[in-house]
Amino acid sequence: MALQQAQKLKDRIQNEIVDLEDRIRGQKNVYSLIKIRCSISSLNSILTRLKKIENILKIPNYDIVFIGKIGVGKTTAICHLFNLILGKESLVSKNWKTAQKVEEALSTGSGRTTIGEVIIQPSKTDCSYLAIEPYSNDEVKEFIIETCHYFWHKVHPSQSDSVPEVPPAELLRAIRNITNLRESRVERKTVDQAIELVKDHASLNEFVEAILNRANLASRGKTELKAPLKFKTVEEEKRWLRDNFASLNLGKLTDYSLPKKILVYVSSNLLDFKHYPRLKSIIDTRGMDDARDRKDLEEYIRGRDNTICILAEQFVTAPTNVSGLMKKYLTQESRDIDSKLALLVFPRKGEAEDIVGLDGKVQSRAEGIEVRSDQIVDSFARDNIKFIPQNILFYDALRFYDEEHALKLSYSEEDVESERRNVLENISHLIEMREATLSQEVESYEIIFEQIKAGGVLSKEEEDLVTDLKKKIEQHRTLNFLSNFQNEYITRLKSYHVMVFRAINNRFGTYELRGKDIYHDASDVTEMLLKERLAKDKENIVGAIDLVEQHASETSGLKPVMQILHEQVDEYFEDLVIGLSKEVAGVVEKSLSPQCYSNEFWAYTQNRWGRGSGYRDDLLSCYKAQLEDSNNFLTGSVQNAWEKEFMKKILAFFSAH
Ligand SMILES: Nc1nc2c(ncn2[C@@H]2O[C@H](COP(=O)(O)OP(=O)(O)OP(=O)(O)O)[C@@H](O)[C@H]2O)c(=O)[nH]1
Ligand SMILES: [Mg+2]
Repeated sequence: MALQQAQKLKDRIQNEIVDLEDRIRGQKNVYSLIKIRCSISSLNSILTRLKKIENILKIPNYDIVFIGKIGVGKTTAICHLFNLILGKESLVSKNWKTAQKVEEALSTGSGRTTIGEVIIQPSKTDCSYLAIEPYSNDEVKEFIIETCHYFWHKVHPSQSDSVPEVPPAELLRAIRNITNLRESRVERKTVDQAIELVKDHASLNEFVEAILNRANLASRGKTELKAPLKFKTVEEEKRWLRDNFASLNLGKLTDYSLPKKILVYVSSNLLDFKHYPRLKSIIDTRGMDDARDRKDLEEYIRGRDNTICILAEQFVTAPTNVSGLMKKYLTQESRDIDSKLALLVFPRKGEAEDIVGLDGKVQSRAEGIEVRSDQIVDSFARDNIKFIPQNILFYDALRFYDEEHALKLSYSEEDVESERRNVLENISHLIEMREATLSQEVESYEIIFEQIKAGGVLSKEEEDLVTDLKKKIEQHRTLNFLSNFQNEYITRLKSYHVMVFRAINNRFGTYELRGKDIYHDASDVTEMLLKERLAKDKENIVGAIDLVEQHASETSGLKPVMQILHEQVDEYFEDLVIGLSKEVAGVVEKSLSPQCYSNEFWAYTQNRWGRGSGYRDDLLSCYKAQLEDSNNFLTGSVQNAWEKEFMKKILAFFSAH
């Protein structure tokens, strides 16, 4: 319906534009025609927006992407929501009754469990199976070296000038399995084979060599994992999935390398996607180490229209851990992101009941959730985050289970089912709401279109208002922008642990295994910098436009035109900032190219390791020198882009195209 409505409106607008253009043809210099010119511009803006709306409304199904800090409970929530759980008979000793213990089909734990991104999608056969997208051998090799430094330092602390960071547990665990360097208990003492092996080698290089041989990366080329026989029961299929997922996640299978992504192809016996027609896949992203943005998250949140992003956070901390991401993406200028983003809060046992409201401790769980929800909305408002308050959801996957994960006696399967259905309905409701909002937007454009069409001529006062507005906007042509990108960027690079920084340099700027990408950092730093420094000029322009809108008459059609112009300025601003940030990232990449050893810069940064103290500072000054161009580029191009991509486009609004 909305789609047809949008298409019809587009046709009508196109015809109107042709008519209006005919009316002003050959009269370019007549100033009083400014109203028609602005109307044409507004209609063109609406047309572009309608095309975008059409594209979103045509999206048949969505990827549901779970994003959140390590260990918040993403995998647990996914498994319970989509019924990827197994029941195990077990004896509960208290009342000597057998009770079903539940267990998630995908590995969960107390944080640092899921090794990489997990994508759950329909199986292409009638059986469930698994596949991995592994890291490249070079990438794994780099991490093995990083791990070797860590082991070596434990035995020879005096030999290195910096303390290696403990590698992330989920990766370290997998590398221990891949290289068969496990910890075992011998006579009540833990024996770490990695440490034993360090002691057997005379130098770090020899140790690294030995570990790489043990990993035998060349023989780990398999990517698909299927069960040898057809499953007899659904439980058997789930068990196979649980065990083999766990093995891949732990790096325990000899023919498989370290997974960057684990692809879980579920048969309709386990999860029938036909019951979820708007769902294409479920994505469990790798837990966030810190509040820093990552390239993969940017792609899901801003890069694609066909994702619903569920930012997961625990009840007590919400929204602290995800508010950094929200601040970056849910700006007041952003469009179509708020409608695809929800906050899923996990109240664990008793947390919601324990909250303090206006009259002291709340009376019930529902009241606690309401109080927390209000607090979250307030914090978004404080941070100027454009968030839809209705998009806060609450879910405690283990609410009805006891410590042993057995269903509590006072609850039934129906309680579990109704809770999960409720959340799932709310998630699919997000898609409906997104489409409903767009449909309302189409309707509002219909009204605006009619107003513009019916609008009479401008009064003398209105003409003056528009002339003044143009002048006011023109005053913002020159920015006096001096870039401090170089320093900000160096500060960002400085925040990396020295061992990670070493690996980043060895990988010419990106270290996927640890989710690091200095080129993405460059765009992130630039984006923050530009938003902060240019916001004021943009706000002044928007303020001046709003003022004209307020003073315009109800009948002339100037009001809706100003409304559209305001939207346009926001959009141009967002595009300008994002575009420039990407350009700067490109310039940084170019300044550091070619990304290979023949480049003196990389040869130096890679060889500098192990040659005396001051490694990081030395490298950072090399970066600083190399980034001179990027800094100058930004200083030079901001003014240029501001004029071309922003001012010129705004001013073009007042003249015929
Ligand atoms: N009570 C309660 N505990 C939960 C809930 N969700 C998760 N947990 C517990 O929190 C821990 C972490 O859960 P996971 O699902 O493994 O967390 P994750 O976000 O997938 O973690 P990573 O994969 O390491 O990023 C586990 O011990 C879960 O049992 C919940 O809704 N309620
Ligand atoms: Mg997980």
